[in-house]
Amino acid sequence: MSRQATISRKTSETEIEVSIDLDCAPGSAKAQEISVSTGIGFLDHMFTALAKHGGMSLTLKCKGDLWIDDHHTADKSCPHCIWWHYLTSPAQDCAIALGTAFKQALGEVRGIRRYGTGFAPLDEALSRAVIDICARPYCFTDLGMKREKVGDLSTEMLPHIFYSFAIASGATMHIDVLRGENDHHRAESAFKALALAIKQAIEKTGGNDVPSTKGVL
Ligand SMILES: [Mn+2]
Repeated sequence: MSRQATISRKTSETEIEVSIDLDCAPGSAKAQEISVSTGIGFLDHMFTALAKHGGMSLTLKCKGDLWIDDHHTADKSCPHCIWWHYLTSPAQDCAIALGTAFKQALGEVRGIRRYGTGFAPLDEALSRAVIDICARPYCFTDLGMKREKVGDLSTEMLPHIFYSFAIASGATMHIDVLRGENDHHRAESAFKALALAIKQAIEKTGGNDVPSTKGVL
C-alpha cells in the first residue's frame, strides 16, 4: 500500500497544492523528490528540511496574498483581527494543507510505531520533538525565538505553523528548542527534530495492529 496523497486547498487568500509520499527515504524503492514554493523563502527552507529528514517526497506550491504584507503572512501590528490572519495567512494555510495531506497519506493508524522522538542539533542549537500519532491533536512548543523575523518569516508564526500541522494531522506534538544562539539555527533544528520524530512514528512495524489498548485510533 502506497502512502501518498494529493490535495488542494483554495481560499480567497491562498491557493495551495500539496503532494506527499511518506515512503521515499534514501534506500527505499522510490526516489525522494522535494519541491517547495510557498512564496516565503525561509518557510520553503523549513518545509524542505522537514520532508528531507522525514524521508518524504513533497511538492508544495502556494500562491498567496504576500503583496498585502508578510502577515497575511505574519505581522502582529496588523490592525485586523490577528487570529483571522493567522488562520488565513499563507504560512498557516500551508501548514494546514501539509497536515491534511500527511493524515490522508497515512490513512488508518495501523501497523506503524505511532510514537516518535527526534533530537536534532544545528551547530550550537539543539531541539527535541516528540510526536504521538493518535487522532488527539495537541501542540506544545517552546522555541524561545528572540528575533522578530528570520528571513521573511515572522518568528511568531513558527508556533502557529506547528500548531496548525498538529491540528490538521491529528497528532500530539511537543517541540522544545533546548538551546541555541542563532534563531535561524533554533528554528531549523526544531523542524529537523520534528522530521526525525515523524520518520520514526510512521515507520512500519511489519504488523497490522492498531497501536492502542483501545483497539482504535
Ligand atoms: Mn538553514
